[in-house]
Amino acid sequence: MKNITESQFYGPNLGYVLELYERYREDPDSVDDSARSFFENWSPPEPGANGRTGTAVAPSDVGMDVDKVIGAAKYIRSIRDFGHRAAQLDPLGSEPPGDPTLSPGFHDVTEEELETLPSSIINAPGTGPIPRRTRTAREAIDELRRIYCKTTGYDFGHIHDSSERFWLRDAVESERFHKVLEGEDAKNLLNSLTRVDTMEKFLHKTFLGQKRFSVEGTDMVVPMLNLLVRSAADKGTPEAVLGMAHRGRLNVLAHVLDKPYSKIFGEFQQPDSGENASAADRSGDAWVGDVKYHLGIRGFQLGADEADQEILVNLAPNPSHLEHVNPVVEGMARAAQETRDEAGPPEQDEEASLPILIHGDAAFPGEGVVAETLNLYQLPGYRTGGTIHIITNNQLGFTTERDDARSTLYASDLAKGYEIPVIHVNADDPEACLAAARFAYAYREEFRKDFVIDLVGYRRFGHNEGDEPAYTQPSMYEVIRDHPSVREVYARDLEERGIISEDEAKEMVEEIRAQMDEVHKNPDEEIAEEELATDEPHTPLVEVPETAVSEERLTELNKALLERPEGFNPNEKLERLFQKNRGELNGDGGGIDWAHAEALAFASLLEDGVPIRLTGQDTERGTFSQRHSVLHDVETGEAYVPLQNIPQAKASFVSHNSPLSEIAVMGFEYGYTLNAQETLVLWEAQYGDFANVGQPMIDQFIVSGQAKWSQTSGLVMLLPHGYEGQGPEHSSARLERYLQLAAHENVRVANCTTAAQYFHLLRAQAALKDHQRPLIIMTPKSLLRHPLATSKLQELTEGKFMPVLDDEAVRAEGRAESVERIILCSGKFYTELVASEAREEDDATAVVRIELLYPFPEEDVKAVLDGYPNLQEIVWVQEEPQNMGAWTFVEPRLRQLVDDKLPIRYIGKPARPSPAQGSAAFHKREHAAIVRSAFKGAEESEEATEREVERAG
Ligand SMILES: Cc1ncc(C[n+]2csc(CCOP(=O)(O)OP(=O)(O)O)c2C)c(N)n1
Repeated sequence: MKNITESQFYGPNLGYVLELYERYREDPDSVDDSARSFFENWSPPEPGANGRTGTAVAPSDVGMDVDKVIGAAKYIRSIRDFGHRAAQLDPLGSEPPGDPTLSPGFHDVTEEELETLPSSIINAPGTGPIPRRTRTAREAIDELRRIYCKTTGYDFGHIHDSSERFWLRDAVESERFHKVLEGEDAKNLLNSLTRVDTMEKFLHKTFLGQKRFSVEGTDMVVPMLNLLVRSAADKGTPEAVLGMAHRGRLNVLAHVLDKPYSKIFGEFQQPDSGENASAADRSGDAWVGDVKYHLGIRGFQLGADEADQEILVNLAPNPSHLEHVNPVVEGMARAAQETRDEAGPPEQDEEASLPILIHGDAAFPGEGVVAETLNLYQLPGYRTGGTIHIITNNQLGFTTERDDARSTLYASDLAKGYEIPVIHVNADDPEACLAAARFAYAYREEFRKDFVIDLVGYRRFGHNEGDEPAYTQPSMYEVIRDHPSVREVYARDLEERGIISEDEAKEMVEEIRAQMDEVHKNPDEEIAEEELATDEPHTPLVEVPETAVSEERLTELNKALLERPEGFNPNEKLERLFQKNRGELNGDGGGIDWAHAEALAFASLLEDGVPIRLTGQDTERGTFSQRHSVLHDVETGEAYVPLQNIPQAKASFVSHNSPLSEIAVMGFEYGYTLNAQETLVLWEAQYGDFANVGQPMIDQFIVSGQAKWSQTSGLVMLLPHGYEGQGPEHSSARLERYLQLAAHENVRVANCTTAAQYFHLLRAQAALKDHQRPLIIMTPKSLLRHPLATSKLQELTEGKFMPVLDDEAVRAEGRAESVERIILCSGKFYTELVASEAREEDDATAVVRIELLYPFPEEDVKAVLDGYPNLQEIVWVQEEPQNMGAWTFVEPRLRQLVDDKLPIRYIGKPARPSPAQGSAAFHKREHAAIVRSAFKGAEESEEATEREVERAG
């Protein structure tokens, strides 16, 4: 906008300036800098001055009644901001809510008075499309009303950025996205709607009573998606990533992703088997597949204008959990936008993918994951250059009506807090719907921000086709019963406009129906037999890959990690610690600690060409101030990331602090892994407990995505875990939950105890990229710096990850023959056991650690046990209560392993509803009691342990 000066306070500009002033008074930030500084020293014209304005305006030149100009300006502003409240958005014809400010009387002006004002009062001086085509304010306002209050509602009043506001206004008032379709273009749209409608009707008739979650009522979503995808293709965008729920999915599969009808019909004929059923047959009950309306698919589309431009359309599979696919799609889209094959941070090209999310009108305001995902859209670690959201708003959530479903007027209102523009559009106005899609695409191109289209339609049937909606919405369904489909509405419109005859429109339907009949009667055998390639279960990480790194390499990498750029002013204390603890790999400094081993694992992987992405709350520094992957110059605050600057790196490294979210960021990283299979992606919980805020992401995607959808992910979850007297939270990462979810080698679950083990585990995860599985690691807190958890350089330069660690002391002293009891344990409690006095007094007990819990390393455990010829019993000791931790998981496996030839006992806390107690003193006494009971010499029975533990309390 041009700068405001006094010289602009002349006749035609006055309305505009006064409007700006009104805005300034309501919210000084809503006008730009020049206007703000002008208004700070300006007083408005006196009301009733009839042409006389305040000191800054030359009164004689204005020549208009200031009251009327102010009234007109306010009226204009009301139409622009609240016109959507009078728009006819509901195809079923319900009255729009309206708004009192949308009448001239409210602003004290009459139509006649508007007739006397020039049309130029509605815009900035010399700008705006409407003044160019109108003469009086009244004509201009009629135009505004036609545009803002018809079948499209422009909901932009919440956008504060002035450049965006002006762009949006100009785009609306110029109507540059609104094309009145003629000839072939109009027929093509009708054809598209005919396909959508005919397919639903065909499925309805042919597969009576089967669920398909028909799109009928919001049919336009299909042509809108095609328009968006083709626009992206025209721009040379190689991939569009789509996320949507069940509603309309079959139609999108057929008509956006070109899934052949024969395949869709074939699945209806075998209702109990999804696409993966054949894989399930091959591997017993392992690969369970999913229902047809959840499956993902990838297909290609051509551009609209550039017919040789191809785009991959990637529809993510989704669970029934509405909206939870959203962050996954964002992660997939981000991964597709980044190149990672060079050192430094990844390079992002926001044109390289287009994310599109389809939402439900009940789910969008209702499910928290929507807000968490929207919050990602401007964050450097998560932005995807703008997602286009379409709410397929059928005005019902199952049987629940709007008033019970949300506290806002519109289903889309959540988006307003994120400054995302919203268009509401009547789904029965096909050309307006396409205009909304063009608008959204152009906005994304211009501002690289999200955009929401609220596609207001209805639902022809019940929630699914077997439901009777008239039980709960009798009057609504009475209207729907007689309401023509959008195909019929548009066909009639084209008939009236003389573009198509009634017979032609009928023929179109007949032709498509005949085509579907033909495919149904003679299915394409080849397609019917085609199977998805699935990665069948195997035994990953039991055959552990070689992961040692030579001393020479590690020394060089370590040196590079400690280099700082010229002129960088590090925090002195931190730098001293770094140099002291990490300076010498082989020094007397006490060994390599956890975070140091992690940095070395990362550096060596980067040298191997493996890109790394590490995110989580405060992950750059690390919850326990252990990592410091990003250093800050104490004078400039500027960041320096050593892993982005080591000269050996052949791939990108990035670490981002995440927003305070679990489910969305976990989903995002899972999605990222799907489209960046070569990358080691790690998500870290602040404390492991908090991961359960993202439980649906774990249940529905991370552990089951492969079984349901053949979707492989190598996501690493770092979950701080360990009982250190901090109370019910901050103690347990709920190890038991991951073990309960483990089956058919769907995940790897580790609870390792040394820095070297962690080093090898991370490297192994990258090495196993052909057999990707999510890796869940219980990571330490106090063990981060515990002498028993640090490792010698040699442990990194030799050997590999050990699923089971034998008792080193017993082995070194050659005392295996005297061992009668083995304590099996996993994780941090090991250090408490071996550091205890009880251990020193007990020569007959060895302490063995299981470092990989899943897949359970049966052979390794057996080999260790076999090394103790005089073994009398096994005890399992853990710090988690009996109903938690690994006990219930390992017990049956151990019993099977020893074939009931040895007694197996549990020693530890009894079952409890809460993972840990609040008193640190109680915690200490209780742990001491468990340790005493674990070694020989203590009274040996479960009751005795219980008594000990109780006495501790
Ligand atoms: C997280 C979650 N909670 C509950 C459900 C059960 N459910 C399935 S569909 C539905 C209503 C969805 O309404 P809306 O978002 O308007 O989408 P529509 O089905 O009307 O297209 C509900 C509650 C679910 N699938 N997911």
